[in-house]
Amino acid sequence: MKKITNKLLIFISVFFSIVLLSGCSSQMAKYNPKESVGKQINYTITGIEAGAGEMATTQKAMKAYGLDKGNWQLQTSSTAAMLSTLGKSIRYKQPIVITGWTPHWMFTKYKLKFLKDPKNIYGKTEDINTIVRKGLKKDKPEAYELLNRFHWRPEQMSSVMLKVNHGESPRKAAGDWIKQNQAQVNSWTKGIKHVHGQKLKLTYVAWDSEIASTNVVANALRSIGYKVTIQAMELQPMWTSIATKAADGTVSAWLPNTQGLYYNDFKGRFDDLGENLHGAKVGLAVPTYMKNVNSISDLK
Ligand code: PBE
Repeated sequence: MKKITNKLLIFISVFFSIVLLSGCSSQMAKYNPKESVGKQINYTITGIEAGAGEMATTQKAMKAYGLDKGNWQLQTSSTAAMLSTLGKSIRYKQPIVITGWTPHWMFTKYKLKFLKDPKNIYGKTEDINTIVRKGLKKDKPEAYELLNRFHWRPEQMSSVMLKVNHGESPRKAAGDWIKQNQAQVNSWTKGIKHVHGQKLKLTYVAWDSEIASTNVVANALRSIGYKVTIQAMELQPMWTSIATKAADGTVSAWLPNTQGLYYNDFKGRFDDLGENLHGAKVGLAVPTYMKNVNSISDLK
């Protein structure tokens, strides 16, 4: 008897979940070019982690374009949640505005467009810089030199990211990329003395772009004898780890706009080795089927 009641209960709850869930998804309508976009998405921008540089820039943009005075809000969540919501919206051709960036596979997998930013709040292009702790040059000149030379292009970063997105381990994807780009990697390591198992710690945030770059540079450092650990954390602790010398360096600093706040806060407490990648971009983005939304000003 008890068994039967249990089964019945499970059946009833599954049945109602299905009814409720399908009810929800049919409630969210397709993008309607004739109606105000704000109304259609409940005046909500789908954001990412609270501490991300892009979230701060987006708050600034909302002020600059007067969206804060309307009822617009920036929803904090996580990159994974944002990407999953984006995927669902695109499947049903529903409207959505996200905090987007490239290099990232979201722009390869989906047809997205950045909204024009006539007030130039997000900046035209971003660089990703290498930042190291004070004193690294003196203590570990070999690591400093390699980190200083590390440089690659957006499409190279994308190729590693794509492999990881397809399920390869980051360390293997980075190793394979190095094998296929040996000449470039040699130019980072050439003439640097081998160190025999010295320890080195890099910090990063677990965004796909940073997973790719950190693993590539860590493998290159291993090839000259470093025992490298890489540690993922949130953005604020990442900058703090360099400033307090708890970590040796990071290759994850999106500048001058995106993480400009952190850069200024910690100024004088790190060495900036300049860009390791040029031509990144950050901004609000929408699926291309949102025909009448082309500029941030169109959200008003
Ligand atoms: N991002 C991706 C990061 C840097 C890499 C744009 C989300 C940010 O700080 O906002």
